[in-house]
Amino acid sequence: MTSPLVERLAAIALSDRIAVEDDRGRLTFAELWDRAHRARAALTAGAPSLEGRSVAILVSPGACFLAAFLGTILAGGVAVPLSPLYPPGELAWFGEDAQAGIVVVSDDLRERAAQLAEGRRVLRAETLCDGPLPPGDLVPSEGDDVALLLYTSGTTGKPKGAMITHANVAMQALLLREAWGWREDDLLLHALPLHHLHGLGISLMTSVLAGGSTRMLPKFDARRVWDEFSGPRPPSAWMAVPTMYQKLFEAFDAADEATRARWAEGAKRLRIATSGSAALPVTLAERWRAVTGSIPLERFGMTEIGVGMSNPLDPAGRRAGHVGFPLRTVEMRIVDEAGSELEKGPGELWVRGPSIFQGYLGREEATRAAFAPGGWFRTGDVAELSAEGHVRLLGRTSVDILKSGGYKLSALEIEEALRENAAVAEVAVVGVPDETWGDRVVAVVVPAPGGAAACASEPLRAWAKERIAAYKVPREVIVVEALPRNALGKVVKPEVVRAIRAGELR
Ligand code: MCA
Ligand code: AMP
Repeated sequence: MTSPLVERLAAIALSDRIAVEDDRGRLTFAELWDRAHRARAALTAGAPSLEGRSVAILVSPGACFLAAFLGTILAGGVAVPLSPLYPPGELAWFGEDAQAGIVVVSDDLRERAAQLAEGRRVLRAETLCDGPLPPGDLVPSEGDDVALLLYTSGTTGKPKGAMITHANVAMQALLLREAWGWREDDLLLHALPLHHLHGLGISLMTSVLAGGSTRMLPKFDARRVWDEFSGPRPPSAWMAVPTMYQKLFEAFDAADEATRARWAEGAKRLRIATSGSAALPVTLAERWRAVTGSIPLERFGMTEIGVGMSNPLDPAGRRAGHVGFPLRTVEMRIVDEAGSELEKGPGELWVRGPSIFQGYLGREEATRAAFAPGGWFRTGDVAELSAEGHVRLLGRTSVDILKSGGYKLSALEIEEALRENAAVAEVAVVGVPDETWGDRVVAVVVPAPGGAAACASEPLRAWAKERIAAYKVPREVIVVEALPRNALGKVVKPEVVRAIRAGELR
């Protein structure tokens, strides 16, 4: 099967509508297509295709990122978007794990990429599209070729690279175009990180592949977002994680009355505002209703599956605290611990269908474990059905998976990183329920002899920030003499969380 992703891109390529705009300028679809081909030429450097080789993309949000991403796809490569928030050592680890031979980097991130660049061909994002068009025709890609490698944290230490195919990207975008009625005259305001599926697949590619326009902000900034809603060329669509809604309301509450009225008028004009990546608290949904007239459209997704369930586009059918119904091609079941189907749950949510990923790069064991017989993907989420068939999520099957501000974090990965500090004898990382972050990441540490000072919050956080992305660094560190353990010596994390919430540990 030829790639439905490339076919779809080619079908919209001649349009002179605006495809993408950022703080530097705008590109039409025709200009974007032209740039993506020039990027393809630079990436392949005279070869017909990249033949499935990985390209690490460390580029700040904007049109340059999109051209590099599409150029990689057209070149037959695998795009590996990396976060500007990763410290140098972590970037190098991702480059190694993804076996990326090429790095595209924007000037502002060059220094950070020094370690990642070692031994790799480095291309400057700003000039990637300045060269000639490629001499040869496009080498066709297949639907099951991998287009994208996205790293996601699991219950094992290091993140795993989820292989997402051309067909997956195209299908996920098509399903959302249908479900959310995406149109060519939509303008999406985009402020999500691009190294995860929410920002890249669910938002950016849904908008691009629908032939709509996307305005990419350099980063999320609550005041700027409100100003954009109420600006001279207002967006029709907005997608966010719950923490962004929380931060939007913090800015709203801090603004004067006239500003609030202007912002609210702008937000009311949005055709669609979605929330996902973590549970949207009902109070936040209701605050959005008070300002705009309807609750955000909440949907459930995962790196490995794209969006699985969505509330309906019609606000009257949305239900706060629920994630809606499976999309057209998504099959779901709720199962008990033995894998037997339950009528309503609660139980683990399993899904299957054409938007589900191909597996984890180089981790056959983890891939096998992720699927149950029959091709069912085990989400690790606990769900139940309401009487009307609305899916409701109740939490995760593992205490070691946390969601902070929409980022999935592995407690074990953070613990491993902290244990490399000689001052740390034992550590347990837990997620404590938090209004802003969903899970607030807290490290409870037993210092090694003489290590107490280095285990205090500030020095330990500063040490960790040099090694792991800032959003993985525990927001709080609590020093204790011993961790609560069960008879088998395993740390009892629910007890740690309870004690923190009860104020018994500080
Ligand atoms: C920033 N900080 C965080 C987080 N983000 N700490 C914990 N968790 C976070 N998520 C820290 C910074 O390191 C800094 O710490 C301080 O908070 C303020 O940083 P700032 O840059 O001002 O924060 P922000 O820009 O307001 O960031 C909040 C954010 C961001 C915009 C909500 O976290 C974000 O973009 N989250 C989106 C994550 C996402 O896209 N997930 C999708 C996964 P310090 O003060 O110590 O320096 S894909 C997925 O889940 C599936 C597919 C799905 O369904 O969508
Ligand atoms: P990630 O691995 O970063 O793609 O995160 C996927 C996880 O985010 C899912 O397995 C859920 O735990 C969580 N998630 C996504 N959307 C929602 C939602 N609307 N409500 C609750 N949890 C969600």
